[in-house]
Amino acid sequence: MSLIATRSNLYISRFSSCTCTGSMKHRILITGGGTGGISLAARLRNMNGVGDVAIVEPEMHHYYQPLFTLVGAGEMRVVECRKSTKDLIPSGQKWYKTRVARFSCAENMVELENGSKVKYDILVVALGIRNDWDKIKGLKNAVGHDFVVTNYGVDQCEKTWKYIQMFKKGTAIFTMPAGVIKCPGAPQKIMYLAEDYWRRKGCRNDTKIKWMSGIKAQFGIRIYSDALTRICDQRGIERNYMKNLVEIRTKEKEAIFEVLRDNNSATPCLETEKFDFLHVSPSQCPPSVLTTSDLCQNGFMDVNRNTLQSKVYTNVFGLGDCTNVPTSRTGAAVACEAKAVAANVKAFLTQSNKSFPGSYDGYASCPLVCGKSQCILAEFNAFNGSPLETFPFDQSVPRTSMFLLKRYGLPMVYWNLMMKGLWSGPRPFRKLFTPLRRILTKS
Ligand code: FAD
Ligand code: UQ1
Repeated sequence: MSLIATRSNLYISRFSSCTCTGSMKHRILITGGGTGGISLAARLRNMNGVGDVAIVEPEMHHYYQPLFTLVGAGEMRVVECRKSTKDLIPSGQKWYKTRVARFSCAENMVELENGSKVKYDILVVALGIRNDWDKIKGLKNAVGHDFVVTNYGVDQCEKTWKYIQMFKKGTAIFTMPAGVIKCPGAPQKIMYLAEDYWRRKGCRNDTKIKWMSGIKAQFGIRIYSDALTRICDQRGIERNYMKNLVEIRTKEKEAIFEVLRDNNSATPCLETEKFDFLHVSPSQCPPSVLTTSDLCQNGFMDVNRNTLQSKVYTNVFGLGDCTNVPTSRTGAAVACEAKAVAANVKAFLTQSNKSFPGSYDGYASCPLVCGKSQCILAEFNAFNGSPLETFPFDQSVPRTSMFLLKRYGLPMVYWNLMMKGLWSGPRPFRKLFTPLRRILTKS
């Protein structure tokens, strides 16, 4: 992992004095002020000697997206998940309230939607992933109306709750797409919460619930997948795999699925399912400004999975959901990635020909809410698929304590630590609990 440039045409003014914000040149330019962008900006503010930092982010509000699941289940309102972006941008850092319109990395420059050009010494790309509404025929017009809902969207998740309450009987379908999505547990969390609600309201007996998934198992990590499979079977949820939603026919109340082969290619076979309630998890992809740039490979930003350095430009790093790091797209992963990127950006600016100190190890976590106040806290190494649990008990068992952590603890960690550059994941707690875990698992 060397700092030596792989592109000879690249000259970085590493030791130039820090530029002022008015000159539209910055030592470090962060594109995207979401989970990754803000947590990195805050870390850089906390470090000495990295120089000036600017952020490009168009949205006035920042949302803690993991709570959208609970908004969809009526536990809270969406406004309770948000803060003003201006309150999160670290003091002294320039905020460009617009979008990146073009990456011109060969010239160390990005063009903004307002026409201005901003130069940088180091660029960090943290643009996230967005819903690809057009991938499923009919979805764009259907979503948010007539019992077709999704938790994937600030302006959508409250409608999920509206229709969960209105639904009284019939077939309820919950889908999971074949490709990459944010928090791959979220599509089924809302299913368990809806099932729980309908049972408590007395309409469960008149309801058939179908899980229609584009992947092979209930979850990507074996122990959690087995636990969730048991939950589905206990609650009478029909499980279907390798079925990928491709079309919604609103008038006919039909959802069309392609049947996938083991290698994920589609068979010519299409299946039609009638529905009365449909929760869709749309396919997702990085914004087109990134996918059409030379930073991408197969639709995602091409980076080294440990250092997060671009494979194309040495002074560019990727962070969060938009990269091709083979991890689970979660805020939990982003917390660890941000620590690695901050260390490597600093090393890039201050050292020459030294190896990068920061390395992302594949940690990811997904609190799998599986009932009104029950949660399995999945924690794992996404690079090798093994569990990597923090607490000294079996986390594949649903627990109220883990639900309380999800509902109250993690939002506090997010706003008060992660957004201030002070949270790099639960590793210190895992280490602390290790002796206890050994004792408890022996007995
Ligand atoms: P984001 O936080 O999405 O930020 C990307 C930013 O880029 C946005 O602010 C956007 O406005 C900006 N942007 C986009 N285009 C441009 C442009 N052209 N120019 C400039 N800026 C641009 N994670 C967990 O850890 N646990 C969970 O339980 C969990 N549950 C989830 C449930 C749901 C329903 C959802 C939607 C997500 C969930 N997540 C969860 C995932 C988590 O929120 C994301 O993984 C995390 O926010 C990714 O951070 P990011 O910085 O990569 O992207
Ligand atoms: C986490 O670190 C994190 O970031 C703040 C999340 O929110 C985005 C999470 O959902 C989870 C589960 C973690 C992991 C933290 C602990 C305490 C296990």
